[in-house]
Amino acid sequence: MRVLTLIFLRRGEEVLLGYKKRGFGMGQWNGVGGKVEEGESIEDGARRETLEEVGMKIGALNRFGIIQCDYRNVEKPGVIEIHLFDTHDFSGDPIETEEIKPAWYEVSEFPFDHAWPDDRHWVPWYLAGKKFRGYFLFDGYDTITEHELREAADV
Ligand code: 8OG
Repeated sequence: MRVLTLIFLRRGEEVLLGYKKRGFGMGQWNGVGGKVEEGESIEDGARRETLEEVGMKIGALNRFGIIQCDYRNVEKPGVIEIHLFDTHDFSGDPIETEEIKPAWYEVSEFPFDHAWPDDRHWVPWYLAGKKFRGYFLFDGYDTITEHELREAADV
């Protein structure tokens, strides 16, 4: 299964989101992250993507969830597994890159209308301090037809 990372950099009640200027998820806000490469640990993949996408070096990472997104009726159907992390351990400011325009959002103003549709389901669990596993069945990239979310201590 393809493994990806998604990282929320936190500054108090703010979260760093990136507006995706190109590629998969274009036109939406999301945490930073991307595909884990062969021979790379998941955490190292998270660190590399954060540096590539917004120019920031991060320290300790906290994994709070694992979700599987099962895309049907798309050009390349299949399941991806996304490991969800947050961190308060970084310094400096994000920079804009070719792929991402970064911005700090108040968590209470998370832009669900311009984000992946699964975020509405699990971001509130994250903000409530829960650890969880989830499964989302997509019809196209915009519609979720089934989902499951359960608390999981072992993520
Ligand atoms: O390398 P690339 O930019 O294509 O990685 C995609 C990023 O988008 C990666 O951080 C994982 C994230 N992502 C998906 N699908 C979904 C999804 O359905 N929901 C959310 N919230 N993030 C997703 O690839």
